[in-house]
Amino acid sequence: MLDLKGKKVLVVGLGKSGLAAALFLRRRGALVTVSDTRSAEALSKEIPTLLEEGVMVEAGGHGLLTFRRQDLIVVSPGVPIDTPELVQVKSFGLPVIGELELAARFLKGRTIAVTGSNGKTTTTTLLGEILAAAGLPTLVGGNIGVPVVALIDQSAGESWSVIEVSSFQLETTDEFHPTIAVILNITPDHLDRHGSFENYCAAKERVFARQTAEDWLVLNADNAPCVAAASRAAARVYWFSAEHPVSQGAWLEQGFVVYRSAGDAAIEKIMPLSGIPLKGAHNNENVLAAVVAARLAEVPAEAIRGAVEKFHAVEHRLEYVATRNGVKFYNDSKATNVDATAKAVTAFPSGIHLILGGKDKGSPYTVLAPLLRERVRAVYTIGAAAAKIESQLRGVVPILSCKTLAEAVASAASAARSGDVVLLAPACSSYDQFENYEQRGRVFKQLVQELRG
Ligand code: UMA
Repeated sequence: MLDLKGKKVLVVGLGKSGLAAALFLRRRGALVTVSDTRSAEALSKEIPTLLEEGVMVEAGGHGLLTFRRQDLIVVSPGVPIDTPELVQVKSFGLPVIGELELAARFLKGRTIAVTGSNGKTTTTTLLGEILAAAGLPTLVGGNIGVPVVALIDQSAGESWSVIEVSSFQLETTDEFHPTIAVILNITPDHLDRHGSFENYCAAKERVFARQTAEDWLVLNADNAPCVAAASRAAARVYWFSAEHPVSQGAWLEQGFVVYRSAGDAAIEKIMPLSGIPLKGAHNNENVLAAVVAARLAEVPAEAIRGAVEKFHAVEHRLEYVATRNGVKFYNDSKATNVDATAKAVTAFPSGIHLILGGKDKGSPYTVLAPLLRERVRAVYTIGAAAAKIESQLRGVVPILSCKTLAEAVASAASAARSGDVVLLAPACSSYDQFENYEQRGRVFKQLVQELRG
């Protein structure tokens, strides 16, 4: 375990992860400084708490000298690893790790890490509920919104920590070593940060880089980058597929979710497909992945079935909001990339009014064209990416340039007819107009609630 007593540690970024990491490090006896590009005024809520705990704060930018004077640097996931100050101190041999890596060194018990481009939060939440339903001492956190360091104090030898991990967090791992790693799918996302799809895949694959033959890796047999990753794994690979049987893992057969363990000829019926309460074929994949991880954790089929049947859509993931004048409104604000939007659109056969836009992440929108033609009546664009979306999708379906979410909701609501669906699945991140995707989703829900009908 990392000895922190008297060590000089710099935490870079003072968001949720940075704040939790700084306080944790301080409690373990480290001499902690936090550095953030935001102004002292913007950090006025956090600074007093930190000063009171004896943490020093550098606000309004990162000073190279502050970075140099440390024994260890802990970076928040949103801080790019090519930040010049980090690159420089790394070249001097200073250890730079992420909040996830720091937490992993102290977390007790076993860990299930769930990553993938889409479905992470739903699968992580569902898996947490399945394990809890089976009576296992379960903790849930990570990219889902609870920093992993915040789980450490509650963890014990018999705990199962189910953690959602992002490519950002994985970039700064070193020894991180989950007992069960799950990669749900890899499709283009965050290309603005990682530079290329290859780099993004490489970051995702770090989830199993330190696993051994004692561990398990659960992969999507229907996703080419996952299939390619299997050859690089030291762990025992289990699969899930919505399309065909697999040698070991879970798949769909004659209206049932079924499972087979390694070397076992017998196929176990876990639950009927009709018992899955979530909309969208992609959610079947999330359930299949959760089933494999849960069976590897030795959760019996009855507990899995019970927890899945009771499960409700997670907020901002294809979340039903309301019906107004026969038009159903769905909030999929978490659809922050093109693939997630495609999955959301696939959940409805036709009559969709789709709100797209926000901060562009570098992936082409053109791949949506066939789906839009088939199912979408009109697109309503918002935010910084609007012009790019409009130029790439011109002529596919009618496009209304709306600028704001309020205008998009009003336009879509007035154009939609009874039986249609208004769907916020924007294919972009939210940071151009909102604090985060949660706030965007809440604003959408509020606007829908205010519609008369
Ligand atoms: N900052 C700097 N220097 C920089 C960049 C940022 O000082 O160069 C500062 C910002 O001014 C800000 C702070 O860093 O004060 C923000 O840190 P952060 O972006 O790491 O945000 P946190 O609040 O710590 O939230 C992070 C995750 N955010 C990101 O990965 C961008 C949250 O995931 C996660 O829930 C939380 O840790 C707890 O683990 C959010 C996310 O959008 C939901 N994740 C991406 C996704 O899901 O697509 C990966």
